[in-house]
Amino acid sequence: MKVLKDRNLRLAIQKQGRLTDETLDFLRKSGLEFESGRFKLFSSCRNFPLEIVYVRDDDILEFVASGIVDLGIIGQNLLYEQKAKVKKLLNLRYGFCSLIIAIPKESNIKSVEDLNGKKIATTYPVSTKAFFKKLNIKVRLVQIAGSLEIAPALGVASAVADLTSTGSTLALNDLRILTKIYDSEAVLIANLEAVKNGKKILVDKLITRFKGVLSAKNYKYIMMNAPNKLIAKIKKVIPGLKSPTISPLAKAGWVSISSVVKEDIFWETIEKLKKSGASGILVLPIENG
Ligand code: PRT
Ligand code: ZN
Repeated sequence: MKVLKDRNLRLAIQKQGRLTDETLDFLRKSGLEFESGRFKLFSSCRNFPLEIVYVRDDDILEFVASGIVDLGIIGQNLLYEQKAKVKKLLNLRYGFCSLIIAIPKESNIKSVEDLNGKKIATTYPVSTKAFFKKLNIKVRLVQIAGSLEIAPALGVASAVADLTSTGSTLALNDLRILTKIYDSEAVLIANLEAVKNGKKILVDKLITRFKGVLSAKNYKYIMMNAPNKLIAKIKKVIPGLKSPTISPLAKAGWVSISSVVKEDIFWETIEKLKKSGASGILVLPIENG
């Protein structure tokens, strides 16, 4: 039987579930090379001293807290729900969902206050209890392991506190969102010792790679052509990371301008560039590595 190499970093990820594909994709984008497969218990990276351990998401917090593994990737929702002694290192910008309170579309409940004295079905009792306690609203929690969405129809509860991402499960079950408890996404967590002792250097190296993937996600690279006289005007429009790179084109009096633009102001920037007379605007994703 293959055993895990002791001096390597260990990262636990969900074996099979909603976070699995995106996590594997994220790790590969970070330049890590490894085999993966449904029946594997762990994989050794070929080009980084890292073992990827595949487990149920519910076990990851405990494995990280106890030092069985150094790092883990889980939904932030689990961190809110189970207070464990781990350090959150990074938000990974995938696995987005929200813990919400939903009620039947026809319900006469109009506000959160109307839930006073009512039963709420949930798989997130800690988060839900804390939410209502803060508002000083007394509810009775009914803990259910799965298929929360049918609880109101069965008369088990007046509302549910459940995760949602696309909202299609709610719609299918004639439920609507009354309020949101919190937003969540996949996060990288670490064992408290792993970020202090000899493994810190490796953890930092891995974080640098992950941050590279994250910033490539948030920025786009744009290139355009423009006559010399427009350079000043265009420079004002591009709030690039660095000053734009300008190089002459074969066509006399023209230059090629390239820069990096943040995704959230990207479309706005393109519109402004077009207005200022730039032409042949080309948009490229930023490759990591
Ligand atoms: O087998 P294992 O224990 O590892 O997995 P699991 O079944 O406990 O977890 P899994 O795979 O369902 O979820 C893993 C993580 O994915 C969660 O902890 C969240 O961080 C994240 N995530 C993102 C979600 C969702 N989106 C999500 N929509 N987790 C669950 N859901 C469920 C939700 O509970 C509801 O039943 O999906 C349904 C609603 O989805 P929509 O798209 O119809 O709104
Ligand atoms: Zn689980």
